[in-house]
Amino acid sequence: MTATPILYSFRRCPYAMRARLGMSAARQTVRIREVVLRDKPAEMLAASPKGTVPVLVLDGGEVIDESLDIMHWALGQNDPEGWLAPDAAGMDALIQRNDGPFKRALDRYKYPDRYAADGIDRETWRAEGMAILDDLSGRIAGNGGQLMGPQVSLADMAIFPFVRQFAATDAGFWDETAPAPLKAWLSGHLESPRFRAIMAKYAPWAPGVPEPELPIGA
Ligand SMILES: N[C@@H](CCC(=O)N[C@@H](CS)C(=O)NCC(=O)O)C(=O)O
Repeated sequence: MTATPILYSFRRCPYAMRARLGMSAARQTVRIREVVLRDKPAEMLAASPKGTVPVLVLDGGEVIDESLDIMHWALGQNDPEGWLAPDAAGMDALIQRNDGPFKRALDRYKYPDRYAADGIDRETWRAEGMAILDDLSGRIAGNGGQLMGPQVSLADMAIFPFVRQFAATDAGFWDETAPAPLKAWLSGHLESPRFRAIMAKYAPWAPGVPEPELPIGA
């Protein structure tokens, strides 16, 4: 019998969210080990010394420690909803822009004190982020509801956890300013049963602590 893979995860991390969403779509059961980032388990660091979540440890010891690689691994096993069906290069370009320039703007908008030495004000970073989000919104409106077409894809699921963080940074600004197609797209994902399921709260893992299984009904 093969052991169920282990996923080191942190509930509020957008990279870990995308990994859990991928597991849910692939109907791939994993044992969740909830991590406290300031006190990472030695077992996780032994598997992946770079010390970021998510980390997937497969039966047999293979380690995958980049969130996108974890999504691709899961969907490579099973992709019943066709998340990999749209143009791969087009999805990759959107995800790379998200993980690069958008994440950079998001961090500086969200944590201005950490980047005060850069001398660039928060509104500038917010505008940088919004320019990318306006482009996403145009795609959503033009494609029938999701980034690559009417159906949910890898790109939507890899990106919306980051848009969630941007929206929550200043909810008043978001409500007044965000374009309607983007708002509807984000709300649809946040209110989905899948997102609720992958946001279940777990006690931090330590040896001997139970490892809850995901997905608990996709
Ligand atoms: N490129 C990595 C980035 C993962 C990442 O940066 N995760 C953050 C949490 S959201 C982390 O673990 N940071 C290490 C720390 O805060 O100690 C991936 O896609 O998996």
